[in-house]
Amino acid sequence: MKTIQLPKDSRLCQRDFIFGVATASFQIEGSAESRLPCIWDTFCATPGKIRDGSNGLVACDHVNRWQDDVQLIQSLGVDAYRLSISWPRVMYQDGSLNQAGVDFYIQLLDALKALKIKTFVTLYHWDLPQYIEDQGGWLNRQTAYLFADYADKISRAFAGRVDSYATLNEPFCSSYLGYEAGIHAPGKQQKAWGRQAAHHLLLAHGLALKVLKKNSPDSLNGLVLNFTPCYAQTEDPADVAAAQLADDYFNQWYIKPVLDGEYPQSFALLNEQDKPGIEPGDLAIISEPLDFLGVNFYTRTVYQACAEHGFAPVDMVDAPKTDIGWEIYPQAFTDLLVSLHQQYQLPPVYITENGAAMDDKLIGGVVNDEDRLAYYQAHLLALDSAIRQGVRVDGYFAWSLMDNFEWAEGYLKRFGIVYVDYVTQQRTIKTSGLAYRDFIQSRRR
Ligand code: IFM
Repeated sequence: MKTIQLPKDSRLCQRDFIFGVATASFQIEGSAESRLPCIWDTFCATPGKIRDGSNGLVACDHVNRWQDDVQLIQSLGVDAYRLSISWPRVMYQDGSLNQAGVDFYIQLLDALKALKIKTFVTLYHWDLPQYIEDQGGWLNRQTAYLFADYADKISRAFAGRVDSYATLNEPFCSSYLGYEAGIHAPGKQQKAWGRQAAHHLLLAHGLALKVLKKNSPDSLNGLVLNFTPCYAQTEDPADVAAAQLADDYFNQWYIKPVLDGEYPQSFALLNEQDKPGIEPGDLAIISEPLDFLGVNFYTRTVYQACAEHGFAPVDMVDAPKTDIGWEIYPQAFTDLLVSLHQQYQLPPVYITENGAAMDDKLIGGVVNDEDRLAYYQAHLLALDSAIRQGVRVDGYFAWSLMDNFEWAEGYLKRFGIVYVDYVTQQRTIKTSGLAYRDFIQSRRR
């Protein structure tokens, strides 16, 4: 199979449905010398944290190759490009803007606009300036206010150039992986820290969203959350309860305060010392209405009851998996969207990330990634099914435009629909990328 095929009457085949590709600053930019250090520079420099010992100093060298990359994006025929702004590239420690960094993004945004490619900008995709981490990072309430100030200054500098702003990408990862599990930067490991960081991130989101709505009222302003739906291993009520608890902890924790103005009920189950400090009025700030919700989906997790932790993940040994070990289970994509729709008053949804790491090989100038193509085919059908069940979804972004720095996995895992040779920096559109391009183009006939 070399093509993506959807029923002709699918919403995804309509021309006003937005198809795009996504990246993030630290994962592709490189040129670390022209910005301040961030927590991921420090984490990468700590032995044992990144699987291949690599870092983001060069990455895909995008800061130097951005013009070629814009041409590459154009050649895919996409409607939109989702990128993130590196906070340490555009701001100095004294809170003033770094004009050279700002100008880098302005020329990029202008080039995209000239090609009629919509710009979906995320303000925080995990690269916290190190000086802020040195003052406590997301454990310090003040960081939320620094973020709102950054959102204010950068949205004024970008005036009129951005079609959509997302405040944060995946606050679950920044808080849980970074401050509770310790497997992402800054590598801190304590339950109370994870909960506190999550609250401050959500507060930062709410404060910044209000600013964005004021400074950029014509943009779609919202938030990007990742969801890993939780399934019970059996119908045993203990397993069902375990999956529900896990869902609260990993998924609902981030959406419910934003859409309903309250944490999930299982908040009450936290030990007193793990409960985050919450000030009066915080939840009203956090639940500032969204113009859109970005949903990132990759996989599901299956849980069983566990006396010690309440829930324990089950390794689905025989299930099909991607190269990063994540189960391929497209039905969870449909289930997720339908259940969010049933549970919440959703704003319009954009799928801001979906994709797969595969063990790609560049042979004779070709990357025949039919496994990734099959993943996209199955997930677009799953999305179509959710839309037919009443979920309003207005766009879809493939993660990622190109192979890049995959966080704790370094450069070992490739998520791109474009292959990157990290020695020559040559880009090669994979079979999945060609199929994505052809599908997008087929809608225009
Ligand atoms: O590469 C990441 C991205 O930065 C955030 N969402 C998940 C992707 C794959 O792990």
